[in-house]
Amino acid sequence: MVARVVALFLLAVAPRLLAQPMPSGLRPEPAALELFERDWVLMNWALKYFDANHDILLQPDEAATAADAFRRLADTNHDGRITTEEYRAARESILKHD
Ligand SMILES: [Ca+2]
Ligand SMILES: [Ca+2]
Repeated sequence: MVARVVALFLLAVAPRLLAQPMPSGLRPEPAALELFERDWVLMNWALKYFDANHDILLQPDEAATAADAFRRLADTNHDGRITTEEYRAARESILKHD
């Protein structure tokens, strides 16, 4: 029950994080790390492909790279925004294939 509520919360909040405009400059993106900390499916996926130094932790720069990759994966209509549906579809695809 609690897990279901958390999952619904994640589905409601995570796309909003992704919808934020990209910050300019070289500053690591805090929202990127937050995205993966909130969703274990994305965290596992990010660690599998973007844990560049293999410490099984996602550093902010690794999270930013992973978030960019996730945006490209999820934004199927290329409008620069991830809708709830796009987020859910990308998450499902990751769950099935990874
Ligand atoms: Ca790492
Ligand atoms: Ca889109």
